[in-house]
Amino acid sequence: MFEYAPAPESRSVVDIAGSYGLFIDGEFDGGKDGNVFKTVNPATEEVLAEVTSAGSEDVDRAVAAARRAFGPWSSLPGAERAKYLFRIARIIQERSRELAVLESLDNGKPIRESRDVDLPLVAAHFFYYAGWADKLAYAGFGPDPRPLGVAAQVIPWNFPLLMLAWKVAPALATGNTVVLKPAETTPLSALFFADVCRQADLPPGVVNIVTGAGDTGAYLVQHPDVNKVAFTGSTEVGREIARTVAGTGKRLTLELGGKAANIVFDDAPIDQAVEGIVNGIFFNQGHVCCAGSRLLVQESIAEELLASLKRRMATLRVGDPLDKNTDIGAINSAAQLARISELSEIGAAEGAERWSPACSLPDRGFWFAPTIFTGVTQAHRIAREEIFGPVLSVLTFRTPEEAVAKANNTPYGLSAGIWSEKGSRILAVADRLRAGVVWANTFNKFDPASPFGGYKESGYGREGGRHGLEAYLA
Ligand code: TXE
Repeated sequence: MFEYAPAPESRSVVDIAGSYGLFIDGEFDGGKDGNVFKTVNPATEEVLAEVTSAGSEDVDRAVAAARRAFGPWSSLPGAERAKYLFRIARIIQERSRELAVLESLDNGKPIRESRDVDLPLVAAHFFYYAGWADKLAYAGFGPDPRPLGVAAQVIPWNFPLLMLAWKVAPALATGNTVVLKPAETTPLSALFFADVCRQADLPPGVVNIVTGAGDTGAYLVQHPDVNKVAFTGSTEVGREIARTVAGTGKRLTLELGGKAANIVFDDAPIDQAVEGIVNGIFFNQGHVCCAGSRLLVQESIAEELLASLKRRMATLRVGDPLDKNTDIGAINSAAQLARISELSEIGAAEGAERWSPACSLPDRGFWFAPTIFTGVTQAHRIAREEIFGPVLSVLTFRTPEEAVAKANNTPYGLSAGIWSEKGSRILAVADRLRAGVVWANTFNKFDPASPFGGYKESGYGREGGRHGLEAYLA
């Protein structure tokens, strides 16, 4: 049933086939019912591994283990908890090559991104929150800040290990214990993280990982012995969780979808803006909640900018995620590919003009060429709905007022970008954007010290920085 063993140095970093169990109370096990599901490599459609599907009794066991661990863990001096977090951070750094390959195999993202963006940020989050663990008492969280208890954390598939780090690191730093459910298409890095916890001698029960589909997540978040729910995923599921949690006294943070505007003014540095637009929408195949999926370009420079953007898009390499020259990897799942394809067809049917550079996509696996739609109006569904793929909708504007109005004309409010040489214009526009994060002359920049989160249907609560601690303190 359970054959998992940590990869020794001699083992190939891509040798991950086998069966993976749940991580409960410091041990891996195959679950009560013995149900399993398969996780596939989206670039080849080959099965990577078999993973245990946690049933309700397994979730009960995980929550009970987290509850037992809560007393001793929350009673540890902050400096002691910090030592564990620092140790986890260092082990992640030591194992970052293995974890980056694993992440690219299970998710489909280019190795350059998992190696140079995801893994360094994962380690950085543990370092950052390790630094907070012994400073909570004097940091303005109240005279006697206390952890909430058992945190149920449900994460998506777009940044599996990074979303885990965003949730687990602040929870542990503040003295909470955790039951985390990774997404069903990317369960492996969370299980390898469990092995990191073992290596760091983290006390049993402080971190528990239950793998499974949405029903496992639904059971976990409604569990009566859970004190805090943190969710990142679709707005629909976020709404469902908010209904479940309402009136229970559980604390809730939700990080949901987005439809960010990347606003380019006529005085913007064009080459830099083109790089920012490409990074904004094609990074991680556009599977990014804060992706710059709407380009708002000032009419007077639209032609020049789009010509330059198309030339740049023609240089993007789509293909093998493990090739370090790849810019755009595989779409994470057949279901996500179907969703992207459907919205793309709708965009064309509604009259927007679709363009992709010539590129040959591999025969097997889930792929979508980088795509832009021009002539998009606010009425088009591709201007309003999250596509969560490498598809950019281009709209134009004449005045800053029109740019602000269009940027805010969305049910979401997670992020935005502004490109202009004028600092005064950037500040004036940023001030009026209803978005949790506004980048100026850059995009998709993350730092563990910066809070991240949305307005409106993008959710509530903040992760990252000092604000990320508040979500785990009473
Ligand atoms: O999300 P789900 P999906 C958006 C994006 C994407 C769409 C659908 O637009 O195209 O959502 O993606 C667990 N109770 N985002 O279907 O279903 C599930 O097992 C508790 C944006 O993959 O929300 C997984 O672990 N948990 C987003 C996690 O929720 C439940 C990232 C996310 O899956 C559950 C992902 C339930 N009832 C998708 N049902 C972002 N904000 O970054 C499912 N889950």
